[in-house]
Amino acid sequence: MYDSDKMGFSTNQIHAARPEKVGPGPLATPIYQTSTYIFDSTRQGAARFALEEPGYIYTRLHNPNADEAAARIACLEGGEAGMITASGMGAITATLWTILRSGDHIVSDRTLYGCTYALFTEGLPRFGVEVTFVDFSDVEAVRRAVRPETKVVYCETATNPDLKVVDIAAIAKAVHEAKPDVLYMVDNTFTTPYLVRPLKLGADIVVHSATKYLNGHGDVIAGAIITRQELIDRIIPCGLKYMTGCAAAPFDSFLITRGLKTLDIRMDRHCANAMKVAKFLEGHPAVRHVCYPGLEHHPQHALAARMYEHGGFGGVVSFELDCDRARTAQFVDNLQLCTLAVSLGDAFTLIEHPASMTHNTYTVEELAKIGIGESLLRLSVGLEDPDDIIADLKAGLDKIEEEKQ
Ligand code: LCS
Repeated sequence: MYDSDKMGFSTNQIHAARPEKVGPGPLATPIYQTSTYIFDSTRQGAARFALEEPGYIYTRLHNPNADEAAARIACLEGGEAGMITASGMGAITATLWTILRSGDHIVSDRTLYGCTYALFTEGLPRFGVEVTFVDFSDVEAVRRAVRPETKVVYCETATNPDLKVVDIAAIAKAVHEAKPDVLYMVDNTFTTPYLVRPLKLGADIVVHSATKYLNGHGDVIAGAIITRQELIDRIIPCGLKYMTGCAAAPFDSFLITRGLKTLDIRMDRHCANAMKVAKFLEGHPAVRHVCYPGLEHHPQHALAARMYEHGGFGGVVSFELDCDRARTAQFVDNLQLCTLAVSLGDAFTLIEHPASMTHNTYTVEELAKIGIGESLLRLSVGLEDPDDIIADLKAGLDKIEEEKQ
């Protein structure tokens, strides 16, 4: 009997929650490319719908590939149970549509992925849910924002796009003291369970865009939710089954299970490459500012060094150029190896312009308030040779400096 508690992270990312072996058979779990499942009898079908008997019913609810990926991610996060969704936004909405009702309140960090921000400013208020935005680097301000009607406290472990690191243990303690039944929900996309495990630090729910590092190869859109069994047992029949219908496809779930096997190796390389790139950018005169928790001047460097596991600081580096928006765009357009595309956590190094792309759901004033300028670029450092990534960036940055002479 496999005991994941006795095994290390690397072993678990390959072995945890494998379906039971039935004699000789395929090593990789086959893709169950089916929408529905045959019942032996009407009695069995009714019993499964009534949740009196375990077993598959319909792929919108459960599928062997989705269940395997979910259970493995749950193990890596140190959570009781998990589920896979059709996207990261699906994970967030399926969770919130299950927990919230009109009149409820959320306390959220001010800096979020642009579509999460749109959900909180445009989507949820239409249904009577109010969101208060606070800077989560101020733990006391978060505590003060909690009200009797607060149901959820929400943040990203390291914020998209500027890598502010949130002290998850301190926030968990403060908000649970303020209101014990508040659900502290953390988007762990940027750090993955290899670097940070929010549930171990006191969070109640972890969500992911599995599109990113968990899958790791830029060919899937998916999400994940990891939390207590009791909550998953509410999210599947509500948030997933009829509120969003955002079930993950069997093939996508299979690809996530495949990607997870190399999560630690990829993350080590992403982190090492990102550190080299961040140090290079920090020393270049055409760069005004570098956001990377691994750098000593980063405001939460000491916190990250304490909170992050396995000695890395993540694979995303954001940096502000010392030039205007038009010249920033020209710099990006002239890059040869770094690819202009949104998303992150890919083998390819990807670069994007948050103000006009991932964060265009913020107004110009809101962007200024969270410090996202017109010359800020977000780089998801890939798995290429770091010297090649640096050479590509250097060519463009040197040109900006030459023009200033
Ligand atoms: N949470 C975070 C922190 C994200 O960065 C994203 C997507 C999501 C949730 C939503 O996940 P999805 O539905 O796309 O799987 N972030 C993107 C980004 O920064 N560029 O493109 C997508």
